[in-house]
Amino acid sequence: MDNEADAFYRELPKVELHAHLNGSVSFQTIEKLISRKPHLNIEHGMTAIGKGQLRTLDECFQVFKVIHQLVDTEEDILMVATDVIKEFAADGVKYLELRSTPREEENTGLTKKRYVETVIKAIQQCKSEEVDIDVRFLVAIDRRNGTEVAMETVKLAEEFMLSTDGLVVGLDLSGDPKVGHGKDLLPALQRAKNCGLKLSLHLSEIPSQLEESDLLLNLPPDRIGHGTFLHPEVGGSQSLVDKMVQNNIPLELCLTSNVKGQTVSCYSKHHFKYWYQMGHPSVICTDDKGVFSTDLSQEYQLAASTFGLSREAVWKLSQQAIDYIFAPDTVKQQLKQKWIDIQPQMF
Ligand code: 6MZ
Repeated sequence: MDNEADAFYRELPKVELHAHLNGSVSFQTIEKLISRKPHLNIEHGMTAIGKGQLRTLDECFQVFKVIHQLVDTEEDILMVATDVIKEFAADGVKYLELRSTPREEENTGLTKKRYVETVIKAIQQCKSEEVDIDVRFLVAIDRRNGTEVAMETVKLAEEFMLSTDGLVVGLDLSGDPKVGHGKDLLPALQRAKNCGLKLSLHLSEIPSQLEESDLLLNLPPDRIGHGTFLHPEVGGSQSLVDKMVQNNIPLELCLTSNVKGQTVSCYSKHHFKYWYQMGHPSVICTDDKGVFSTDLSQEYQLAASTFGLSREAVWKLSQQAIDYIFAPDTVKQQLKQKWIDIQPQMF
């Protein structure tokens, strides 16, 4: 990790709503995976972007490919998911929505169904060990894989939503934003929505996706990942902003990820400022804490120091995130109580 956040931010109870499983793998877990698979000859440190380092988004996607080589059995997925959940818990995250793209691997016999089952098993194991975190799962569609796979993924998510007693709560649309077009995925996304899966869509992560964003906002989705280029000051449009506002769609904002991936030129120019000043629901998230060498405490501290937020404002930001989780109201009430219980120790 680049730095450790100050005690206030580490002790702050937090909600993490945008975390890709394989992007969240820590250096320590990567080391364990490398020692399991020495034949791959993967260099230590190759899967993380350190302090002051920048990559293009294309290079970030190359990093995911390397991690996928290292995580290709049920055993790997179980270890990775368990480690990631415990690391978020150790960072003060009380509620986590993990997302991941089910993969099949011919070499190891891994199927998409077993992939999801294994992530669920990790969540259940952490629960039985009484790790202090409530974890839910979003099944991810990789936009690179096209219409048919998207529909298959929705069906898989639907099946698990019904069989896991509320652990699978929704669907994520992610993957390289330069590849594919949202219009081809509309039938799958519409089906997901109709069957009760919540939708979190990566939208306008790069410029020139205005038409796609406009189309997908009509669904409307339940939350947006990044939304970097939605507003007019960065080449977006007022009508996109209006759709966000009319439907009150929360944004999942990932400062380090966007700066290290170079879609945002520096922290002070991050679109957090635009939406936060408008009072629009915005949630601070990590995206890929392993790849971008960060954690959620650091992201809150970064937002506070960049935009001059008081401790009270930071507290409010973490507390309001509860309203935007995909789990039902009973879970929201439990979390709100947790925040009330912790508050006197913080101020
Ligand atoms: C879009 C991203 C992403 O699914 O194998 N992913 N998609 N934009 C980003 N911004 C940097 N970061 C991660 O985790 C890795 C996958 O998550 C998506 C990509 O599809 C990547 O392959 P899982 O657990």
